[in-house]
Amino acid sequence: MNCLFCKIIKGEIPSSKVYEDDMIYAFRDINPMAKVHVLVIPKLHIPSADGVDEDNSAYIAHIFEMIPYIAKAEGLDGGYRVITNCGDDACQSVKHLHFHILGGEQLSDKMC
Ligand code: DGP
Repeated sequence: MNCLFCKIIKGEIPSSKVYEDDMIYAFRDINPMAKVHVLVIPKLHIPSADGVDEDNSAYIAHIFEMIPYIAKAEGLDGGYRVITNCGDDACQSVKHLHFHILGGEQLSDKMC
């Protein structure tokens, strides 16, 4: 499978790692949209939020268990935004489920 984020997980493409364990990987977005912009991905290839099911949802639960830990480590004491783009209408550009963590400054009150 020719998946950019699977290659990042395997270390075939370099990335700036923020956190890693046996289920998930977190790294800095190459094109940051805020002072802090981290991507959190499951090590299992799930194409998007639309591919979450009872067989793989433990990965998503674990991502959300670790997001507060990552946010604290990044100093996001004032809050942060968690976003996932799902499918073409949402402009999902990498077809491996990922959650954006954005913060480190006052974010726009517009969701889109
Ligand atoms: P989305 O548009 O929601 O599919 O977000 C994909 C994000 O992935 C986008 O913000 C840029 C980021 N990205 C794309 N290629 C790379 C890469 O090679 N390295 C890193 N660190 N981020 C990437």
